[in-house]
Amino acid sequence: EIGFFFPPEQTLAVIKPDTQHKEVILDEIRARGFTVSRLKDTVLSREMAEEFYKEHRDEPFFGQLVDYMVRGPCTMLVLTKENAVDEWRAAMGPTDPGEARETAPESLRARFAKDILQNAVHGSSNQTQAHDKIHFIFGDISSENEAVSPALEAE
Ligand code: RTP
Ligand code: MG
Repeated sequence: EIGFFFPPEQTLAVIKPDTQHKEVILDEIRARGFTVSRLKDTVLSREMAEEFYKEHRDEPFFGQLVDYMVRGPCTMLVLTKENAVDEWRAAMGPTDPGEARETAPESLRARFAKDILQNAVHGSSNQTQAHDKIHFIFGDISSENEAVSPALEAE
């Protein structure tokens, strides 16, 4: 039998401001086999939002993107799973919900995104970015056996 082994991996996921059905999305994340290792609700400052999406600073939509990201609380998540970065990108679906509904109707953006800007969820695009963004949002969480954050236990 030929199989593939993926070591456990972490990615940063964000449920973006004003997203409806956050609890449904969290249930779905767990149903898809991700462990929610960290969870916190954060209202980003403009400065943090600009840093978070700095790779898009020259895009025409950058101002709107920052306005959107600071408009209310983001739910910040560290998700752990084999191949988590790619699996979470797949679970989200394409950036544009119109495309998502065509090509990935079960995806979160197909079901919960309003439009290409207000598209419900974020996910790191590679392991380096995941590492950097987890550190940016949560600080150093490299110590083992901290699968559940105080915020989660308090829920
Ligand atoms: P994300 O980084 O949030 O996971 O999204 P993504 O990789 O699928 O898409 P990306 O190209 O990185 O764009 C970041 C976010 O910018 C907003 N956007 N607006 N108006 C537009 O044409 C447009 N294009 C992108 C979206 O909120 C997108 O998720
Ligand atoms: Mg991106």
